[in-house]
Amino acid sequence: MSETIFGKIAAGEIPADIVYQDDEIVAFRDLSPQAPTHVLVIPRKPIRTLNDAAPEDAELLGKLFLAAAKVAAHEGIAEAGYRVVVNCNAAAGQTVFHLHLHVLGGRPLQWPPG
Ligand code: DGP
Repeated sequence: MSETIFGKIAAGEIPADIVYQDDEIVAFRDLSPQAPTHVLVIPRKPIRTLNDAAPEDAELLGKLFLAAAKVAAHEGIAEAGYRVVVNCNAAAGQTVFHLHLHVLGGRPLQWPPG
């Protein structure tokens, strides 16, 4: 469970600014925020990338999105609007190989992204 930095955060082995957690999910502020609100939502289960999610993870994936919406509401960005991003593998810029949703908001966000 602790093979990446996010696994260690989920296990409580290293600190993070946690904004939400339950028995399956942890959400914490990104160390290098790209927007006024930048929260990472991760499963406690160590899935490396979205490509590695299996059919039995379908309910967990749904819960991750529901947690992202909960975080956005709690952060006060739900009505104005926010973005949920999953970077998958190198070309998308994934650097931590523990599946995570980026929840970004608090400023206008460009579309399409770079
Ligand atoms: P990605 O590029 O999609 O793999 O995003 C990884 C994000 O994780 C990146 O925005 C920076 C963030 N990050 C990396 N190491 C740490 C850490 O130790 N703590 C926290 N809170 N965020 C981290």
